Amino acid sequence: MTLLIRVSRQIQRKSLQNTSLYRIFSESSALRKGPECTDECKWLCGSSEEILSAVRGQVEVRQNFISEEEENALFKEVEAGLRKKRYEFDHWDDAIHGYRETERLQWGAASENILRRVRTVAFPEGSPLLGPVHVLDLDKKGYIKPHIDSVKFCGSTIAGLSLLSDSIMRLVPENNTTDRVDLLLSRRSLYILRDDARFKFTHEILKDEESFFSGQKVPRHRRISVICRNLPM
Ligand SMILES: O=C(O)CCC(=O)C(=O)O
Repeated sequence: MTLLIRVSRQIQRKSLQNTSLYRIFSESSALRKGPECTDECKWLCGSSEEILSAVRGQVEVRQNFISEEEENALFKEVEAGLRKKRYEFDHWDDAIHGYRETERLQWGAASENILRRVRTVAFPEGSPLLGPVHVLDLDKKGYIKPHIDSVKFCGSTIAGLSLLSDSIMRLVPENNTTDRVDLLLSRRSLYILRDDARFKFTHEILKDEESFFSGQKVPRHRRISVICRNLPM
């Protein structure tokens, strides 16, 4: 696959100031929203309550979706293919900096079980899925610039497992670049982006120097994402 990320629209933008972010778990909203809020606030923060409401239901992070053993199984399976490739750093117009990638259709039994679970929780029943799974390996110095995936090639939903490192995925509304939502993609988590969060917001993976969640440094190491997509209807 010539990667979907390359046919997407890239948005050039200076990085945003690290202004104080509005965590869902501010005193008032925590009290108002009850216990489920305490889970969401571990992985979601944003620049305003409004922007958080705009994405709620369309973004999800399931922490510890896979065990260490499962992470190892996936890693072993993809590492052999990745090792043969070199990280790409120098293409100024690419949406990604410092990466190598592959795709895979056939998986061993352990990985296939994990991917089946991903598909079950992430995609609407009967939704046609893209067969090959995309594996993206970001070097420690690598990052993904803000972009919007192409509606021509991508369906409503993307679901990704994060291996080897925590990272921050930032969403910025296309029509209001002062707002933002940050998702903490912890190692071994699954993230899901749906609908407007996919097509009306840019998304990016922050470089190590900018990798903070709610003011706390989140060191970015080498990170591998294993990404499932559905097809456009
Ligand atoms: O590595 C990731 O999880 C994000 C990939 C991405 O931005 C995309 O496929 O559009």
